[in-house]
Amino acid sequence: MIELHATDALILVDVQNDFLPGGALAVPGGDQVVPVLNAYIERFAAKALPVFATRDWHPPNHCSFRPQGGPWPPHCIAGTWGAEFAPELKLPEGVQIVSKATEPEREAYSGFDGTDLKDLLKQQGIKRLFVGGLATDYCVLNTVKDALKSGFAVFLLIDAIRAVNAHPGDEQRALDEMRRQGAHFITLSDLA
Ligand code: VGL
Ligand code: ZN
Repeated sequence: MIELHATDALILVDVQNDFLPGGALAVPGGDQVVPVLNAYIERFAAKALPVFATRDWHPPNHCSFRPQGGPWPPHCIAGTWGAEFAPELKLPEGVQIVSKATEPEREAYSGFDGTDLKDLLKQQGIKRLFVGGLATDYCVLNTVKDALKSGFAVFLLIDAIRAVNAHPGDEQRALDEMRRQGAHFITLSDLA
């Protein structure tokens, strides 16, 4: 069992309409992470622990979009419905929102890339990150890798992540890499 401490934070990665069924870059089963993340949110809120929500927040001409030569359909354009957090996600009062990939010429899969996330976490004395959301093989993977590089302990919420799997095996490779780099895999039932 894992007991939550004052130095723990929950990181919700890109739980946005465009990554859910019906969205522009729907992740298979992406909607299924929402109720599970809500349960994690309740556990953190009950102890008044910080919750961060990252969001893909692209300009309309972002380099990752196919019309610009990128690999993805246009998605999560800042200020549009697709970029909004899933309406069923019960973000707690005081949630700290981190917008990323906001520059036209720069891709940023990690919530740490080009943001002040690391500074915010350090300022708040956070040592352990509990990470879930979308997508396992892109933004979750890169956020977890950067978190570990920055010296945080990482607990990956394996019941609250889903993969794009653009290439078969991407999900498994991402999980293997996160484990190899030192992430701990947990589910809701591991929380005391
Ligand atoms: C993501 C593809 C493109 C993600 C963002 O949030 O995992 N994937 N942009
Ligand atoms: Zn994106």
